Amino acid sequence: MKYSIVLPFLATTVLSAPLVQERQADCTVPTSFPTTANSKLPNPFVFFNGNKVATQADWTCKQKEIAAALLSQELGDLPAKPSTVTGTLSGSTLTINVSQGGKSISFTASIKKPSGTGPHPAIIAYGGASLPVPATVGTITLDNGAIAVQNDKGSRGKGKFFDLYGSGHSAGALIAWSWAVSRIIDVLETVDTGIDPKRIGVTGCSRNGKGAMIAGAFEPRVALTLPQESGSGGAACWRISDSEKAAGKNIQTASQIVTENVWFSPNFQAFSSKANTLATDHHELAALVAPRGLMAFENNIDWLGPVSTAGCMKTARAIYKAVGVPDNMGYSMIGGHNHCSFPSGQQPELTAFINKFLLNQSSANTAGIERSTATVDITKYIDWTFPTIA
Ligand code: MCU
Repeated sequence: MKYSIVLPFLATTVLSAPLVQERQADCTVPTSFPTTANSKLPNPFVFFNGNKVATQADWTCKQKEIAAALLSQELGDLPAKPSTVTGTLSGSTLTINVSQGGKSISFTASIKKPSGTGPHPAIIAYGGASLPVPATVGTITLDNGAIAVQNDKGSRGKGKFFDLYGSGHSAGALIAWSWAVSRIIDVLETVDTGIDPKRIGVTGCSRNGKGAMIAGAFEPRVALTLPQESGSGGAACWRISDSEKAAGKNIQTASQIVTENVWFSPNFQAFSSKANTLATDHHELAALVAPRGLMAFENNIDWLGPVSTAGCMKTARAIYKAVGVPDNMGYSMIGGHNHCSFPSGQQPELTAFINKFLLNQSSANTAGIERSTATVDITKYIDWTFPTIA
């Protein structure tokens, strides 16, 4: 204890020149965000203060800025790691115990492990997986609705997250679920469960697909993000969905989503009828996952916004490319099937991403996966160009 107080003090008094430079290069993350109307997708290569994103270090800082804006305007606060997180594995039930500020909660997740000696990779699946998880990969099923209830608009502030942080906490359900994913990984890091915490995927379909996208964006320990048919609030961009709605499509928009459920923070209400004033959009949400693996599966159901998801994810792929990891993201839409049923035609794409990011097969070919029946010219939605970030 004595040393942990004295040493940081000494360190700051004897900083060598290179360390000083490193400190100065630290990110300054703003606490207020632009709300200037802009019907084009915001430029991920310019900071909110107008400075250009030129280097990888800048890009890392820009990701922090994007994350902060998304939390502030859309999702609500994401609490830091609680003071105590412990866990136990009994049979297939993983119990996670969390204490913070004199309050405690527990929640469970069920683990299905591959046979053989681990540690094994695993996919955290909200409400169970709607895509096929191979036998070599475990599944950790989380009842995300127990963490933050998502029955309808009346579910605000309900669930274990809110038992811990209070029913008035600003979090919407999506970011509360992401918090729970982080706590599961905390436990996988400290308890010998036979699951490798460095090879974790996250998935969910539809509303839970939105959740998977958010968890991948906000938890850097997630190695592979697999949102399925997430549509509006996930792989779709608010602005493209609004332009599709204006063109007469039956598509979910920000103004509708806030009336349906509690996925977003109450703070999002202020933007619901003017999503064009948001500081960010979901091409940048997807880009928060970079450089980690992201493969977004979609469907051509109008409500999900096929043009919006394709345009948004195509833009995100171009961002991945600009920051030097073009093969680490893909998107795929095969239409004409039931919502959340996984078409066999997408199996090779799923397999390639799982092989590369969860089974560590570096030769797995995840290059150039851009499939959609919606033809989209992204220059219609952007008024900036993609630099190459050195
Ligand atoms: C695509 O996800 C949602 C959609 O946002 C809702 O408007 C609709 O009611 O439900 C979808 C869903 O979760 O279906 C299972």
